[in-house]
Order: sequence, then C-alpha cells, then structure tokens
Amino acid sequence: MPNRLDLPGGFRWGVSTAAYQIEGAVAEDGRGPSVWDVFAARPGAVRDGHTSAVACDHYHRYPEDVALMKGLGLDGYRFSIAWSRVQPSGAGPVNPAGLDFYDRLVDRLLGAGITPLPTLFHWDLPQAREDGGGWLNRDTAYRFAEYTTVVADRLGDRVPAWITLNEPFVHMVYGYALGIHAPGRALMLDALPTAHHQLLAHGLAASVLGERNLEVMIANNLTPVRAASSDQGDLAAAAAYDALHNRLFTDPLLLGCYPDLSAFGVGPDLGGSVRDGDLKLIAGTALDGLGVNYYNPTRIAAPTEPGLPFAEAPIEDVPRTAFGWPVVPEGLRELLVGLRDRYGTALPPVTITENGCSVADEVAADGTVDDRPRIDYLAGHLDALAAAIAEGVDVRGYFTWSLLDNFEWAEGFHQRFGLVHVDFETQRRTPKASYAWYRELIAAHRKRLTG
Ligand code: IFM
Repeated sequence: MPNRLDLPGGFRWGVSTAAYQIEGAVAEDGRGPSVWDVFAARPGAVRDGHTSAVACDHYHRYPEDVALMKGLGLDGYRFSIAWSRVQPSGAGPVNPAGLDFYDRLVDRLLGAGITPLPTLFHWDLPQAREDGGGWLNRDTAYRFAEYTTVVADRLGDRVPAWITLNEPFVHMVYGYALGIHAPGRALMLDALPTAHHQLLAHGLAASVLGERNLEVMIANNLTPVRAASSDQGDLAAAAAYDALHNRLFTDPLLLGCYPDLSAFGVGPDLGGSVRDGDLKLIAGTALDGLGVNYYNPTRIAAPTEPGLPFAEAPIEDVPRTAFGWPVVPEGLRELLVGLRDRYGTALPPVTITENGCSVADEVAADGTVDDRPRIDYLAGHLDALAAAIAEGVDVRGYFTWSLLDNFEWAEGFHQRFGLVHVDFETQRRTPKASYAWYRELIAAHRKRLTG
C-alpha cells in the first residue's frame, strides 16, 4: 500500500486560512463591514456571542504567523482576501490601505520562500453588496469581477495562481438556504440563484485572471455520497444529494452544463437565473486546477417526510472529531477516484485546498499541546491521498486546514482546527504536536525525493 511518503516529486505542501477567521482589525484602515460583522452582532447567531473583531489578530501579527509557516517548511500558503478591505462597499472606490496589507503579506511570504495562493471570496461579502441583494442579485457577479481586476492588477506580478471562490455550496446552503451563516437568509430552494450567480462570478473573474496569464482555481467542498442501502429509494436520494452538493458546482465548470435537479422540482434555468451565454462564460476559462476541500463522506437515505428528496443518515462506528464529524480517511480516496471516473480528461489537476479536524485542544501545564487525534486524522488522509494518486488521480498538493485555531463561523472560537494553538485572551501562539509532525513529514518527504 502506498503511503504519504510516496507522494510524487513536485507535490506542494501548504496550510489554509481565511480572512474573516483570522485577521481581526475589522474597523481598521478603512475596511468596510462585511455580512459576517453584521450577522455575528445578531443575538444568538454565533455561539456565546463570539465575533471576529480581533480573532487571531493576524492583521497585526502576520510576520509572526509567516515565521510559523516558514518553520513548517511550506511550499504554499492559501489565505483569503477580504473584499471589503479592498473595496469597502464592494464596488467603486478602492481603499489603498487595504490593498497595502495584502501587498505586505505577499512580500513577507515570498521572502520566506512560500508561494501565496489567495482566495478572492471566502464568504465575507461587503455588507453594502448584501444590502443590494447579495448573491441573489446577478449584479454581485459583475462587481466581483471588478474587485478581481483591482486585486490582480496589484498582486498579479507576484502571485501566480488564484482561487476565485471558497465552497460556494456551503455558502449557498448555510448562508442563504438555512440561515445558519451570514447573511442569515432561510430561503431553502429559493437560494438556488446564489449558486448560479457565484458560478457566474467565478467565470467573470476567471477571464480577468486568464487575460493576465494568471492561473485559475476554485475551492469546492466535495463529499463522496454513500446510499444508506441498495434500495431504489435510497439510491435515488443519494443521486439527488450528489447532484446538489457536488455536481451543481463542478459540472458547469468542467462540462458546461448543470446537473439534473428535477428531483428538487428545479429546472435547468435554476429558478430563472440562467441567461443565454452564462454557461459558456462559466466554463470559458478552463480551470488550471480544481481545489478540493474534504472533511467527511455523507450517507443519504430516502426522505421520510415531504420536502427535500433526501435525508441524511448517520455514519456509524467511526471516530468523530470534536465537532462530531465522522472521521473516514478512505472517503478522500473514494472522492478523488470518483472525480476522475466522472470527469475523465475534463478533470484538471487537483489540489487538496482544505482537510483537517477540530480537537478539544488544551495547553498542558508543561506548555505542550498533545493533539494526537489530529495527527492520526492527517496521517490517515494523506495515506488515502497517496492511494488515490497510485490509482492514477493527478493530485498536486495538500493544504491542511488550518494554520491557527480561529473563528469557526457559527461555532465562534469553540472548534479548534489549528496546527498552532491560539490563546484568544493573550494571542499567544503555541505550536501543537501536529505542527512538529507536519514539519517532519514535509522534511522526510523532501529527503526521500532528493535521496
Ligand atoms: O473553517 C471552515 C472553512 O472556512 C471552510 N471549510 C471548512 C472549515 C471547517 O469548518
């Protein structure tokens, strides 16, 4: 069986973060409010009323954080750019101080030998855009392209590859269908136009990047869908869920069409949002890489009540993270091989842009953080990744989620995903046992390649 040390030459090691989860400094240097500032201020929206006003204070402490990355020996760092730092109202005037921050960060990374991999949108829409309808409004896609132009013109001389969107599926479902995340809309299937408008935004931004000879990626949250049984009802429900979670955000990019959503009573125009030429535009600039965020598989059964055409079924007898998510490393191999089988030569090289787990980590009296469950999680998933590569899937890199403990959206600071522990009172960073493990793995892999 191949294992993590058998990963190929040129394989890129990284970590991922996102602006709203780490930066803090939400009212500094001209940043405009985002939907998350407004949502987190709503009583009951975020556990224990946590907000990201300070978070990891990365805005001020980024030199220390880049030094931590350098200590790991990383090839790349995936972070996100806060649109409302660059354009406080998400359109029109640019805020030079906001752009300067990312300029400094990029230079600091390059100085540490780390390639920056920015994500342009990781859920923190400028509130002014939300006031204009957010992702329900087609115009947001055009404003996103405008913002992309500003950022690419400033950083494109030093940043070779870009991720347009992070997890448009999660943003649509949590943000617009269920209202668990910002902007807190509970529209159920009426949220579907936000899928199309995000993909349109991707297509428009991709052509801006492509025109500048910059590489284009997207980071999709994907899950292998397992039917609860071989009964026809369970199989049909699993196919419906797969179409919604996986295919809705990947078929248009790779195949130029939407999957069949008739099980949801939805036609190919996605609630009237698709216009002539849109799909051509969405697939128009070929992806240079598909970013895959993988956490766990999903088990689906036929619905027991009217409403949606599927019901989620529990995955039994597996370990769970502190968040309660099932730990199934084999699901990563299954997902990657399934993508290759589904899309064949249309599938571009894959990078794992997120994978990791929350653990109830604490700093012990001797100052160490023993996060053995995280090491086991990462080791298992990297072995599964090596198995997928041995089966012929082209995977070029692995970015673990996350460098630092951070603001985990509606869970506030309760779920810790970092290789580095953050004390949110003092901002003290303590590398955990998994930090040393990841550093040694990267070094051992490099050593094996160079003999
Ligand atoms: O923290 C999130 C991240 O912002 C998007 N992907 C999943 C992570 C863990 O929930």
